[in-house]
Amino acid sequence: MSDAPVLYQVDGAVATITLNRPDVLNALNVALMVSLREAMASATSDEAVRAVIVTGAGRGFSAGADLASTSPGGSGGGDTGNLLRERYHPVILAMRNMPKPIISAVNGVAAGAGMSIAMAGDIILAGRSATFLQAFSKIGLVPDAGSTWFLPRYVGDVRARALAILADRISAQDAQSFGLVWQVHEDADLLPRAQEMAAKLAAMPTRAYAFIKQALNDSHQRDLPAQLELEATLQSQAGQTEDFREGVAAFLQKRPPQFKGR
Ligand code: LHQ
Repeated sequence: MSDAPVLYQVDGAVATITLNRPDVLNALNVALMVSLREAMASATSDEAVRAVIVTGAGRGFSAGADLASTSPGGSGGGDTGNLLRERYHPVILAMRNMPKPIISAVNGVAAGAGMSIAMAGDIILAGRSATFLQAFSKIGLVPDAGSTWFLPRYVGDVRARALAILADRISAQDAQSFGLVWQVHEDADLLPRAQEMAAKLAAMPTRAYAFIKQALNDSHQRDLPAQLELEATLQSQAGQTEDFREGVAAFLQKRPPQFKGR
């Protein structure tokens, strides 16, 4: 297997992005974050790609920031805020703004900013042995890369505070019961099930997914009238797609639809 820090593979209409530093549980160094940003850009711009999977090589999803290169004494030492702004924020925003669905297939531990990356996906699947850990406070840091934004929205304030402050490592099953994970699969089934779901999504009217992401991304920030207006604006656009016409025609003609993502 390639030793590139991120693998980018397109199969049909599905791109799979694999964090690939398995010896250190895919800890995030600058090279990995640069490649991850490039992979997100490729998936965004390639019109043939209509669904994306993000997963990890080996036994981890990601152990978060590479502490060997980001510690104050490490070779990449410096201001961690700037490191976040330059390397992490563009990736998290690219994931949220990508006009295609992203499945996070969490195959093992997702810690620190690795957990943030998992949470930036649209549908979070986990392997039975996956674990989730807001590792930040254990080393004197604040949850970052979106964790304080995603967590309260996904699990509620009480659990978000406990997870961030206690930094307990929770199981995939607990993560699912908290609402952080959509489905838990046996470890061996995780990637096949993610691929199955991605292939299914890629055959759907994918522009609608782009509009859905846009509608949901900041819905907590808008009041009801503003959200109703956004829905109407997006629905005007959705109503003009070829896929909407095809969906209605196929329904009326009692045949399977052939969506093209246009
Ligand atoms: C690692 C790491 C790692 C390097 C395991 N780095 N090598 C901060 C700063 C700057 C900007 C961006 O944002 C952030 C936010 C953050 O992400 S802060 C949080 C950073 N992550 C952590 O604090 C987690 C540290 N890792 C752990 O607590 C454990 O490794 C976990 C719980 C993830 C997994 O435990 P185990 O399954 O027991 O594995 P392990 O500890 O034996 O790790 C396996 C190898 O991976 C080991 O190397 P070795 O040479 O001994 O086999 C670890 O040193 C290495 N590794 N995490 N973050």
